[in-house]
Parts: sequence; structure tokens; C-alpha cells
Amino acid sequence: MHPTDILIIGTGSMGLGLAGILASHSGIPVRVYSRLPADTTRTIVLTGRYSCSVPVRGVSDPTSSTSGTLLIACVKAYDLAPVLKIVYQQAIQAPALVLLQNGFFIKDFAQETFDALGIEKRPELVRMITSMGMNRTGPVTVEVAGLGETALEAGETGSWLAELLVHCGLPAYPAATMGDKEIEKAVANSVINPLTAVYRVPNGALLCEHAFRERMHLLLQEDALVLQHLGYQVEVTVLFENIRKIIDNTAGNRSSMLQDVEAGRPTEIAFLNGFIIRKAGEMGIPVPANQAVYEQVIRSTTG
Ligand code: KPL
Repeated sequence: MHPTDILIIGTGSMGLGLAGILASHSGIPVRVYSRLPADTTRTIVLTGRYSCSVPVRGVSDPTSSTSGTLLIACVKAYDLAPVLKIVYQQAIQAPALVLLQNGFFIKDFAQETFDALGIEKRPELVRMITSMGMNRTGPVTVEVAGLGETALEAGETGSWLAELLVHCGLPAYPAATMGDKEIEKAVANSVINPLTAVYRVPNGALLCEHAFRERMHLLLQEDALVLQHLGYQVEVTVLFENIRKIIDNTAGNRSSMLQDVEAGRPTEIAFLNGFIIRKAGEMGIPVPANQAVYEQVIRSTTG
């Protein structure tokens, strides 16, 4: 049975942007869930690659979802555990949850969170990886700055959502092997996001300056070495080609980590470079470039 409606969890740039695109183009009812009291309708304004204003209903009670509701978690990786706790400790009926976070092995992290919380009735988890560039430019205004590709874990739900996104004008496809996609994207985020946040530049600037390119290569080489030691067959040239493509598609975008740093919010650094540093430490591999950028980002978020 295909979903009859969509409940987006999270009202950051990605949550609002995706809600706006789906509500204006999919023909399926879309609501947005946030922890704030939100039983009101907000008019989301999209600019950039999309240009429209669309009313979207906010809900503050996830139990209003039915067995036909598809949940899409658009919260940041550091908010995923609290959201899973709030949502799944209530008797919600939605059978599937789409995970749209930046980071390495997010599905494992979600399962570990369910284990730790003792939650037994779990949804089908569907990984979604996107390189769309979304900039929040006002409380309910999102600039869709880049239409990078979106991969969805193939299966009934993932393939259905991929088709729906294509119908909405987004380059999306179901992918049989999400592992490689997730690793490639997490590596790209561990290079693009902290450097754009440290230098406070849009993604496109990273390819324009020699000093930036050099730091990108150092990070990339360390990431590849750690992942190879973990048993993943990654190649620096392939990973770099993916990064170049993402930067080209989102050149004008301010990365999500840059937006977090500028807004004084926490960042996803622990799920990206923090992951590489932890695994490198366990295996005795030095990763000075990751360590340096990690510390710079942490410093910029703690003042
Ligand atoms: O995923 C992104 C992010 O900012 O988190 C990219 C694709 C790099 C777009 O900025």
C-alpha cells in the first residue's frame, strides 16, 4: 500500500524546503511536525529553483499519523535520537521512517538508539541521501539553491518516494546499494561542510582557491584511508569526483554546517569528521587534517 500523506519532522531549511516542494507539486497532503506548539498553517515561501508560496499545516502531535502516513525525519543528526524518543515512545502508526541526515551509518545509529530506548515496535527505516542545496532566508522562506541528486534506498517506500520527487521536478532515484552512496555523501559532507563553515564561504568557493583545495585533498585522503581500513573499497579519485559534482550543483549554497555555525546552533561535525577521528583513533591512524578542522568548528560553535 502506498502512503496517503506525508509528515515531515523538522522545520530547518531541509524540512521546510522539502515540505514546500512536496506540498506544491506532489498532490499528496503534507504536514510538518515540530516540537513547538504548531497546530497552525504556515505559508512556506520557496525561492531560487522553485518559486511559490504554499500553505502547509503544522502538527504538534505525531500520533495524528495513520498507517498510511510516511514520516520523513529532516532533523539534524544530533537531533535524531531525541526525535526518535519523542515520536516512537508514543503509539504512532506510521509504518516507515525516512532518514535524511548527514553522517556515516545513520541507520545503525537509529537502530542503536531504539535499542538503548528499549523501543520494540520500530518502523521500516529508509535511508535518503540528498545533495539538494537549501538556504533558510527567513522564518518560513527557503531558497532552493541547488538541485543535486537524491538517492533513496530501493524498496516499496523508497522507490515510491523517489518517483514522487521526480514528479516534483527533483533529480531522484531508488538505489539498491545505499552503503556506497552514504559513504560518498558523508565523505563529501566531511570535506565541504567544515571548510565552508570555517572559512564562511559558499560551497563553490572551495574549488576556487588553492589553499582550500589543498585542505580538501588532505581531508579526503585521511577519510579514504580510514574507510579502507574499515574494509570499504573507496578510491580518492571517485570520492573527489563526487565532491566536485556536488560543489558544481550547489555552488551558490551555504552548507548546512555554515548555516548552523552562523545561527549559533550545534553542528553535525561529530557524525562526520568526529566519526573519522573516532575510528582512526581505534585503529591507530593519524588524521591531523580532520582533527584540525574538527577543533576549528567546535571552537566556532562554542564562541
Ligand atoms: O549536504 C549538503 C549540506 O550543506 O549539508 C550539501 C550537499 C553540501 C549542500 O550544501
